[in-house]
Amino acid sequence: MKVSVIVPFHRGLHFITDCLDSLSEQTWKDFETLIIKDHVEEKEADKLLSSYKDKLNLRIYDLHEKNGVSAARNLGIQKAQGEYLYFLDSDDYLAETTLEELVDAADKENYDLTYGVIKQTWFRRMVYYGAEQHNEEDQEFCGQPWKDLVENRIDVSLLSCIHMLIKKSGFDEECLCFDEDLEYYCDIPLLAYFLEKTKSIGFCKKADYIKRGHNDEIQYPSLSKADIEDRPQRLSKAYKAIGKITPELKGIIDQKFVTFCGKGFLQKVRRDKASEWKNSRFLPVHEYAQTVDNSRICNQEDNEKKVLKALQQESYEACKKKINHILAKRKIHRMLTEKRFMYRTISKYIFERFSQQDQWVVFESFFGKQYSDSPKYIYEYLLKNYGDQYKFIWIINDKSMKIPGNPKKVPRFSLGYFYYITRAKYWVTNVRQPVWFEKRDSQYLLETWHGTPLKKLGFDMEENYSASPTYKRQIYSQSRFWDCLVSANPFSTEAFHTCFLYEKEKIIETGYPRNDILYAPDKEQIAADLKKKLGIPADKKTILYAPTWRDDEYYDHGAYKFNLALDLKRLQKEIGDEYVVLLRTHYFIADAIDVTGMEDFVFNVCKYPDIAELYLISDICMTDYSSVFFDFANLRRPILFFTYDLEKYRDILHGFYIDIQTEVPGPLLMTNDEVINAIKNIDQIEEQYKEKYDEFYDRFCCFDDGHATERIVNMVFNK
Ligand code: C2G
Repeated sequence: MKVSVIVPFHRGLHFITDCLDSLSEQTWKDFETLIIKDHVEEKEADKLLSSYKDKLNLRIYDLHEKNGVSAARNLGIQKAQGEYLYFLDSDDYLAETTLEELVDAADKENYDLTYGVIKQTWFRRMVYYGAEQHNEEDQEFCGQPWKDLVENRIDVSLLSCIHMLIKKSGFDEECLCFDEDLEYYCDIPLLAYFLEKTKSIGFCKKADYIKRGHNDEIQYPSLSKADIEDRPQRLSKAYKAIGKITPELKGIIDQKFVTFCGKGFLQKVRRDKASEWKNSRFLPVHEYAQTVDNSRICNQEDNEKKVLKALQQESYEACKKKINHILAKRKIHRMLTEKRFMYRTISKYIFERFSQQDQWVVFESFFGKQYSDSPKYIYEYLLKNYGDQYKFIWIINDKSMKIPGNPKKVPRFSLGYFYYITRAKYWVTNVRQPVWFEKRDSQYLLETWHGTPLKKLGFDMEENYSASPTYKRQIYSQSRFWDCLVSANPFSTEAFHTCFLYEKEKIIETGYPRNDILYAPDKEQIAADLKKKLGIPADKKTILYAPTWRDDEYYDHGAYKFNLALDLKRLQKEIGDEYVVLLRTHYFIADAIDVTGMEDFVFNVCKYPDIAELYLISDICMTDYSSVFFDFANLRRPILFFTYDLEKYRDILHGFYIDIQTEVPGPLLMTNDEVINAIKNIDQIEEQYKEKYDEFYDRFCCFDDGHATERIVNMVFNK
């Protein structure tokens, strides 16, 4: 047996699936896989692991008395029968040729230790290899000659034995093993030992190891993130173990230590209050700092130098004072250079001292971009029925926007915005509030959300292509502040429960206020007036084309590109006599669509505030994967899906809650020909989808009846 691949496994079935698949697809076959289960609690684990017995030369062991990655790896070493050992973490995966490349290089040059390139990603294999554009956070960590190995594995947590093909004889001769006392950074001392003692170390540029970041710090924290507060203490423990071994390596590790202390440690010292922290966390770092050579500290920035000196020389109290001073200076500088930060600070130190106003209600729709959606309908209902009892504030970026009732208008992130969100008792929104917003206990946040989800959200997404890797942590802390969440149907309730990890008891399952207008007694009149206002010929039928955004096509955060796949010119030629198109891009889209020369046929309604009103004037709704069809279905009018990039959108970018191929109430159209054909034969399609439409209506439109707003206001505002 050439290679023993040792995989410690604690949790994360979706992670280990990718890991084992990547092993089973290796071009090099002469290896065994040893999985060491470290108290795995997931129920399906055994079944899943056993299913790989056909594809891999696999042995599975359990850690009984012991636990932790060191013990798991040690058991693996003990059981290994290969000539080489190779450590692979269960949440990472390999390229197809990784083992082959490593073994080739090692055999050719008789290396004792051969290592390759570590690449980092947030994505599973299918996305990592399937997407053209990788998240910019992806990066290559290592690709340097061996002497720089330690220095170039940028993050200290990557000073690891993963992705190293090591001769087993080296371990056996010296009875080497991982230090089981070190729960974190356990491989640093062993690695240090190898780098010092091993004579021939080879680097193989073609061998890739894909290290996968954990974007779900709530349910699947990675080992290095699990107890971040503990980090300095554990680091210094591991560092000490190295220090005893080799002074040269200690120098390199000291550099890492200094960088770490100069950055993250400050905040931790400042925030800490408990004296226990002082003993267990400050003192070991202080002690270790004293062993760091001054030359290492000299190349730091001024403030960091001060902190490190203080860490070396001062008492805990003096060090804390110095740190507070530095941080206060930084804060003042930030306030003077960043307006939003200044307002936040004013809000924290001044507005929060003012009393809360129980009659103030703040409304917001789509980040202040629109006067629309459920907040609009809740507002109008309150205004009409209880207008004399409340003061209303709208977060609206365009202050010229006409809003009935003359509410106070504040642009998002203006000083007024901070003032009102701090003092008002109620905040009614349809999107997530900023991460830094901390609700007062007596405040009430009514989250109406903005659609029945087709696309997976939050914790239900294995990865998020476009959002920050901390998205799940953010969404978790934000949703803790929602006093209640509106759901349009039982399906949404289930989805919200799992995607936000949100208690079902706090979900109001009552239909969407934004859909009340679709049941309004005067909806025909509203539609006729709107058609007139927009200049749409009364004799033409209308197709609303309302696609969503693409996670991988963007300029900046919240500013997305849009490539129009619909051939409007052809459409005009083929169906222009009978129809006009209402073109409506998603509110994230920054691209303006040019419809010059087609003004009689294409009506650009991207800027029209409320899409619900547009539904009323639409004979057909065509979307791709936007949630608009769930709402439009209330009208029981035909729905078409122009899903030209279905596979990529579903399998790589997002993932869906329902099977779009069988459960939606209209056909999936892949080409412009199919679109034109469907429109020309719309009566036939209606007939064909009648049954499916009825089922869909019963499932998703079951609570919408024109009175959702009233029910919500009664519940939330105790009316
Ligand atoms: N919307 C719109 N015009 C579009 C697309 C969407 O006005 N062309 C509005 C609709 O009210 C829609 C909402 O924005 O219901 C959400 O849009 P989606 O396309 O579904 O996408 P997203 O904003 O990612 O929300 O639970 C819903 C999900 O969160 C999806």
